[in-house]
Amino acid sequence: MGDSSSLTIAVMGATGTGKSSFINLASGSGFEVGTGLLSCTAEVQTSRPFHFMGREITLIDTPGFDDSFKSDHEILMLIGEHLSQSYRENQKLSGIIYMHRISDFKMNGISRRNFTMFRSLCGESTFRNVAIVTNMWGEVNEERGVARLEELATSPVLFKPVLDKGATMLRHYNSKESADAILSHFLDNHPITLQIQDEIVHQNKSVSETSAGVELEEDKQMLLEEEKRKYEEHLRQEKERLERIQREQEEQRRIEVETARREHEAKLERHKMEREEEKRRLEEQRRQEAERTAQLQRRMAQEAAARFRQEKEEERLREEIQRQEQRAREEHARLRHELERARQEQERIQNEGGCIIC
Ligand SMILES: Nc1nc2c(ncn2[C@@H]2O[C@H](COP(=O)(O)OP(=O)(O)O)[C@@H](O)[C@H]2O)c(=O)[nH]1
Ligand SMILES: [Mg+2]
Repeated sequence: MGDSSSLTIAVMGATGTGKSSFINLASGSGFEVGTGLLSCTAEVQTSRPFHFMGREITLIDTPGFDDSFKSDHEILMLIGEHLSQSYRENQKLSGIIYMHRISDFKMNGISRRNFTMFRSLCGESTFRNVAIVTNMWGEVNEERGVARLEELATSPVLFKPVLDKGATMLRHYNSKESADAILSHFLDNHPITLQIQDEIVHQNKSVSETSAGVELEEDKQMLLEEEKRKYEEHLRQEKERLERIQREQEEQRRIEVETARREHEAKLERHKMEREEEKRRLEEQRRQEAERTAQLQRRMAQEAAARFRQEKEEERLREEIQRQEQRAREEHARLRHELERARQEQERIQNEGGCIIC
């Protein structure tokens, strides 16, 4: 290994970006390709050397810094140890491929971390041997893909700093021809030493002490701080939410109490009005009753007066009758007396022999 006809190219990038698929296409290897949401076995694997345009090429497949089963530190240990070992065996890299899915509509935290780690592993001086390979073009509308590519290439927080230092952008269309076109790009490169290889092999640093290790630690700290910040933000929002709920509940309670108070007052007012109405009604009833009693008393007085007058009249009539009876009796007695006298006269006349009718 390490002779001028042989070429070693490392393929890096986040999990699921198509590293193993690319290597399988380019080298005819049979590395396991992801089929689900979880990543495959996270190992650094080397393709069998294959011949391409008169050169012998070896491709190194690396796991991403977002593995389902291994920590980022374990991944860095794997990559660092493999690269430093191959460097010791004089296997320098002629190319480094960084795979990126053009179908990703956003460069999320995972993509950013992978790219940051990639930069720290390589070191600025190797960027001329770097190719950023975009794939999965079939998954995105061409116009949108081109716009994304432009943004990736020109944004200072994305690929621009690496491109500015000599890296290239290539497209992969998931075909053998496309993979070959990418490989051919590296044929004239001079082998380089990655920063992590220099740090481990020449500077005797442990993997953790390398720029990538420090980056990872800082990243971890940043992640922790970010997590802490997010947690505190979450707590703050939760506190705000609870306070808001409490305020709303208090307001609700206040409204309920106020409504109940108003209803109670309205009820009291209603009762008061009903009582006053009842009082008015009773007073009216009493007044009418008194009026009726007065009328009755007046009528009774009138009737008593009438009765008195009638009794008086009756008494007068009775006395009148008695007087008339008395007069009638006297008249009767007088008439009887006169009749008696007349009879006696007649008898005397008869007795005397006379005739009164001659
Ligand atoms: N459409 C499309 N799918 C791809 C391409 N490359 C890989 N894949 C799919 O992406 C998934 C992850 O691929 P894999 O090679 O395991 O990614 P790795 O984790 O980076 O090694 C698999 O389902 C592949 O079939 C590509 O260029 N186009
Ligand atoms: Mg893979």
